[in-house]
Amino acid sequence: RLDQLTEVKLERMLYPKPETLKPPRTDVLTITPWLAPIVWNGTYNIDVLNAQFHKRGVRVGLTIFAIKKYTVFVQTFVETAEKFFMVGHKVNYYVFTDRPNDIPNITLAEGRQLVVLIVPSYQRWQEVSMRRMEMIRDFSSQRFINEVDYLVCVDVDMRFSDEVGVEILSDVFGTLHPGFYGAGRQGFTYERRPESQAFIPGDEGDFYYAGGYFGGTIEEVYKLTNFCHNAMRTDRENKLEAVWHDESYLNKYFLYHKPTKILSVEYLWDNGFGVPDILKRRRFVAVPKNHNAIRNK
Ligand code: 2GW
Ligand code: MN
Repeated sequence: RLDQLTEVKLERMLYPKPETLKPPRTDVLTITPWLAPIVWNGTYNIDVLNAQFHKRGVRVGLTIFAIKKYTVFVQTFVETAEKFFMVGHKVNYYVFTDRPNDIPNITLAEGRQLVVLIVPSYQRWQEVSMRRMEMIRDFSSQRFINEVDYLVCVDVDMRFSDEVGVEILSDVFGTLHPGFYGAGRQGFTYERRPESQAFIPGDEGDFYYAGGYFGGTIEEVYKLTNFCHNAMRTDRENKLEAVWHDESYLNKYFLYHKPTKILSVEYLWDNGFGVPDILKRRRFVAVPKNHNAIRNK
């Protein structure tokens, strides 16, 4: 095994020296107590990271679900991803849908492909959202493991508006929810009923993670989605459903399986929250939707 390892050695590069006594950000937390980076603008050098990930020839899968009327979001999502998501790297879009004929044909850059995966739709929207865990799990073991190294799993009702690159990749990562990055534990909308598998007591919890943005290696995403799906199934058998659906189970997973990297709110923003000073870049933002028109079949 050791003699089969391939060396990842960088070439000579010129860039500013990291300054031990001048941290790039002093206005936000950039590392967790378990020493996972929290990714904010200014904290990383993308040239160094790109050189490393290019040497490894890394392949990234980006999963989105477009069930029923949510197919309307695919065009903007993919067009903006072509401009900003992992530019220069190998990317597979995996579009899960029940309406393959509604998925537009979009010209992609070299090294990038779009794969349409036909899946069932569920009647209740909560179930549509939650079943993503089961489907990502199943396709991870059957397909993604053979095609990509990392998965990035996001909501589709979004657009990219600035760069999202390999700085987000790590064994298993979550993203700060834009509504709760300044909140205390009591303010987090974790599931609070002790009977639920998603239960988190008032004196626990690190961050409030968003349901709409997580990822990692295929193996880690398999473990995460398998946990969430099984927890949901147990709750369903007990006639329970966590308060924020898949997001509640994801938060429970991350409580006892700490993420190895956390994406700041730059990676998941909603302009309804304005633009606070700490927010130097808005990389991926919610597309406003007419809840009644889009949500009711
Ligand atoms: C969702 C709500 C109401 C009616 C329909 C749907 C719906 C969602 C749908 O008809 N078709 C569909 O494909 N979806 C998928 O589920 C789609 O990928 C969408 O991005 C995702 C989550 O639904 P969304 O984006 O409308 O809900 P948000 O933006 O409030 O999502 C947050 O909360 C959810 C749980 O309540 C999830 O945790 C989600 O990840 C969060 O961002
Ligand atoms: Mn959404």
